[in-house]
Amino acid sequence: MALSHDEPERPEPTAGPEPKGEPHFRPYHHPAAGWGAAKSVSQVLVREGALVDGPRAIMRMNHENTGFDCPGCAWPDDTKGLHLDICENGIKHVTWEMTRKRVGREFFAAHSVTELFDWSDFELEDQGRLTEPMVYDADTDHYVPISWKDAFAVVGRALRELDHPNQASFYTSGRLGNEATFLYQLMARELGTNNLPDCSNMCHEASGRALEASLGTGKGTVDLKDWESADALFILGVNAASNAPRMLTALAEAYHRGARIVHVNPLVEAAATRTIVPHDFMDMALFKSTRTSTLNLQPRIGGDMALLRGMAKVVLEQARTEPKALDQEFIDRHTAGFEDYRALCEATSWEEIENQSGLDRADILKAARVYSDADRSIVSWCLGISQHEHGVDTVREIVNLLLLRGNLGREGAGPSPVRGHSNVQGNRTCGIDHRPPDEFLDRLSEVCGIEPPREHGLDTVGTIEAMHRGDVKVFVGMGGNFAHAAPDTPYTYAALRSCDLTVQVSTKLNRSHLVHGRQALILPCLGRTEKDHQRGGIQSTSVEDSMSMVHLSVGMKRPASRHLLSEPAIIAGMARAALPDSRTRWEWYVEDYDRIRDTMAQALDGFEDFNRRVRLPLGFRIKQPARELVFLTPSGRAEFSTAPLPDVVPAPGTLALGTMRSHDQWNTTIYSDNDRYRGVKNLRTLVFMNKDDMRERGISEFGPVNITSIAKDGSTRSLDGFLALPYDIPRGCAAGYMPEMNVLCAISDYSVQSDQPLMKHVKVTITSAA
Ligand SMILES: Nc1nc2c(c(=O)[nH]1)N[C@H]1C(S)=C(S)[C@@H](COP(=O)(O)OP(=O)(O)OC[C@H]3O[C@@H](n4cnc5c(=O)[nH]c(N)nc54)[C@H](O)[C@@H]3O)O[C@H]1N2
Ligand SMILES: Nc1nc2c(c(=O)[nH]1)N[C@H]1C(S)=C(S)[C@@H](COP(=O)(O)OP(=O)(O)OC[C@H]3O[C@@H](n4cnc5c(=O)[nH]c(N)nc54)[C@H](O)[C@@H]3O)O[C@H]1N2
Ligand SMILES: [Mo]
Repeated sequence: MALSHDEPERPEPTAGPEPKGEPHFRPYHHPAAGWGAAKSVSQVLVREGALVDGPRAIMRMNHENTGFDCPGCAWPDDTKGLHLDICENGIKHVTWEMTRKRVGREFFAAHSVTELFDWSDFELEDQGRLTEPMVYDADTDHYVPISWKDAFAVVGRALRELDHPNQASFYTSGRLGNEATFLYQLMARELGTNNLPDCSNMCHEASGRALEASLGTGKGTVDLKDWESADALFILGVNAASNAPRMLTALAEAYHRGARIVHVNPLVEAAATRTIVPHDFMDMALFKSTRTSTLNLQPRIGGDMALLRGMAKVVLEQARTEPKALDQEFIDRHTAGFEDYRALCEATSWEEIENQSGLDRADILKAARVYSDADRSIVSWCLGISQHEHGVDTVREIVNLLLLRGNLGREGAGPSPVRGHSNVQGNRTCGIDHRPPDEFLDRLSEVCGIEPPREHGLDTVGTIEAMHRGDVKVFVGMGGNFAHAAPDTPYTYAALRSCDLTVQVSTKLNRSHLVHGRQALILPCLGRTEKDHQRGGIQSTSVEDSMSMVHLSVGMKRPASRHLLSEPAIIAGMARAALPDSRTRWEWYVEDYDRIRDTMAQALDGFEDFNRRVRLPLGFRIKQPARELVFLTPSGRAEFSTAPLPDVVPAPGTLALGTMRSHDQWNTTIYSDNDRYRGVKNLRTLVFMNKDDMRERGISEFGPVNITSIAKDGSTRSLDGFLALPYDIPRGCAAGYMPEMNVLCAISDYSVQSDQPLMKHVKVTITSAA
């Protein structure tokens, strides 16, 4: 294949993906990381032909302002200058971006869209990096090259021809840097729409809304230093060893210094047993595993809120004889609604708590004891908490529990959501919000001289519905893979296909390029590892991690192709074409990102003196008022919530199914069909079930099953050809992988509290298909 980029053609690496063998399952509790990790990394390095560049780049990852930020998860960088603050999955992620494989015009000439549609997600991304802009040619059913100028003209014309700017929707995946994010939302709002759906709508929307309601700011209050001084850590609904591996370092350190760690998860995941801290896995001399758990609790799916209520009930009961169990002074000075919450806990029976949590009172007591014995507690959580109907109530219950003992606004204590994509938190801070607050818009208007629309826009689910109705005609995907990340796959496909124009700004080929509108563009962009040359020299971008630290990321590698543009440049190109009379100096911004940062410093709260502070050794932390015990709530205090416990017990014959990630995938990007820590090889179309639920249904290990979901509106969706595996999971619960299982997630099944699709709680029946 001839390549349209500026590097000399190199032979393709000889080692391909591991040959796919027979499905294999051997559940074992293995220390996270270690030799398996080293093997898994080296396979990816060889496959992507990155044996030389890979290791060199890895040495520059997560280095103070001189390297690039790992484009993987949002776990914060080590504060003490750890030299290899990296992990197996971060390396895989970077290597995936740095592959030597390329998708050029010859590739698209050789394969029609209809043909490519039959390829697997792995095969699509495995073709390598996209190299030049492409436009869909309906006559031949092929993508053909288009110049950047013409591509922008296509976007500009389609946007200008709309009857109303709300007929366009602008999606963001959480990779986009802060500077590009600011320009992107500015473009949408200058056009006149708040239709800014993002991956957060499927991820941590519930966490943001709950923290906003309870504490007045939608973010966690703790940082890594707090993790280092907590006496107790509660880790709920996170598969840290796969999805936030650098958390293992914090957990191992905590365990060493005598902190107690409670894991709450229907599945006992790898991080909940023993671990080898991530940066040690390269150095096998240090091969030594550390315990990372005091207590493992396995609630039923959705049972966390009842567990938390039970723990609060224990603390309140204990306070009758030991007043110190409560921090009454904190409660009196800083909170509102305590008496109502106490009454609610008293009125909630143990029977209900045990039934709804799926846990014994004795186990809940153990967890509560760990909590009340600790002077400083942190509660951390991820999707196992947020992707539920009652995600907001559950996160608020986490805060309720923390407030009882004043675990807020002091060292070593507080709520700590673990975000997903590396800059998903920064996206929201910098304006990706379909429900922007008025104060934000007022300031944007004043600083940027635009009249932003005031009515709320569409989120992810809302956008899909609007496309179906014909109300949204132009879809722009700034990164991500909307077609496969969103729920209800066939419904989402039909929505995208009904658009007049779909535009995907991407680094690699994925399903969203093949499920497209009448007109379609693929606009390839620089990745985070690559040098971003603009008129003002090499540019850096900034990102915000899970703990509100903002720091710079500088690419170091030659771009995959000389035809790639940076994301800010692509946004500016689209904006200029769509807004010919714009007074915003789009090109001027792109010449030097310091100029974007200067505007952001004026427009965004917490970004004062941005250009200077972001260049400090570890960047800077965005002020979190709740951390200073300043609560921007109606009462000016931290607010207890008093939601009733939801009924999460599956109806007879049904199971609660959670969709999740394997160890070898990044959301919709699949690295292999293995899931090492769960003991699975060569299989993704599986469902983990309790062995008694399998026996009751006459299903054997590797037995074929039919999975049917039942939506709130009664409609059903089915998957065939999946195989069942017996797993240590509570009865009535089942689990399997996204995105294959998104077919089962009905578009109508989203939380009324957060508008998030119920990806961790799908009501299903599973029957033997043998
Ligand atoms: N390598 C890698 N890293 C990633 C990602 C990736 O795909 N690959 N994705 C990134 C993104 S965008 C995100 S949002 C995060 C996601 O990180 P996670 O939240 O760890 O993602 P999931 O794999 O969906 O796993 C959720 C966990 O919740 C548990 N769970 C399911 N239901 C419940 C429940 O009702 N209660 C409790 N307590 N637990 C439950 C599951 O058993 C599983 O361990 O990771 C980020 N990091
Ligand atoms: N059933 C179910 N569905 C889920 C979830 C679940 O737990 N269960 N989780 C949800 C969650 S938490 C999330 S965050 C979403 C994820 O949703 P998305 O963020 O939309 O999906 P990703 O798979 O992360 O996107 C991968 C694509 O991003 C592009 N890409 C990679 N790097 C860059 C870059 O630097 N710039 C640009 N422009 N593009 C790039 C590549 O082309 C790649 O194919 O999925 C959601 N969907
Ligand atoms: Mo996410």
